[in-house]
Amino acid sequence: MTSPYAFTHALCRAPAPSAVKGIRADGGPDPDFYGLVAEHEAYVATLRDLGLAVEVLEPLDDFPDAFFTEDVALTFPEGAILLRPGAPSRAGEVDHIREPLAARHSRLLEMTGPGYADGGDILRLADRVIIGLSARTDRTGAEELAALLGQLGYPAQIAETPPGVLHFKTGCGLIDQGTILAVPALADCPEFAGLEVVTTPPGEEPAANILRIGDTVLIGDRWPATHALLAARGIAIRTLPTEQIAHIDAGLSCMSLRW
Ligand code: CIR
Repeated sequence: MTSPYAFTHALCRAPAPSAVKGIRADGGPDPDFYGLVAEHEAYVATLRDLGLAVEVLEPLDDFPDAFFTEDVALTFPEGAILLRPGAPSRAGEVDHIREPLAARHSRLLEMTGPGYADGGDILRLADRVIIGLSARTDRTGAEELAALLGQLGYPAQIAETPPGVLHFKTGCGLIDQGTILAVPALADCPEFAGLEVVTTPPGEEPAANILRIGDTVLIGDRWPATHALLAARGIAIRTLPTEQIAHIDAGLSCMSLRW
């Protein structure tokens, strides 16, 4: 078993002014650009404080959602995989991450299609990787991705993302190697069999997109009941502002590629 959160590196991208026009499912108001920048900067600073070597790529104004680098690739110590994001406006982001990843990974695999997969749908566990089917990740894409993961030595399973949840990891994240924090709709996910599933307290479903880095769990700062729940389990947490990125359906895992 290898640790799914013993990261040493992260690759981020600064938000461009166009980020305020990022995709959102509910058609809600734009986020504040300076608020997005502040949230991104706090996130990068926290990853650095936790010991990661973080590189921040230039903003891409032609791609409002490009600072969610998690969705365009998967990164592992053994290599990286370029994905095929399922939202048409995000497809071109892949061409802008190819060279940065080729420079940092000796092995670079790439999905060729015709299917799609977003990194937000991929949950790495200690012994396998779960690929969630969603509005962004289809079965054809998930099957191609599972084969590529196999080439890097990672077994993969395909799961269902509940309706109304953007990405699989919008609804869950790792507390530790044997424990998942999940929204109630994912509590009975068959692929979580054998793991302990802790559900988000009522009204705190957006807290589920936690990000464990080493011994610390990053979590949004607006979820006190979930903070208490993790603290009671002896988990070290760092709280981060996510109010502006939440306007465009994002959470903490979205803003980096990690390996
Ligand atoms: C999108 O809809 O693609 C962006 N506005 C949000 C992406 C969030 N990414 C993630 O959950 N991994």
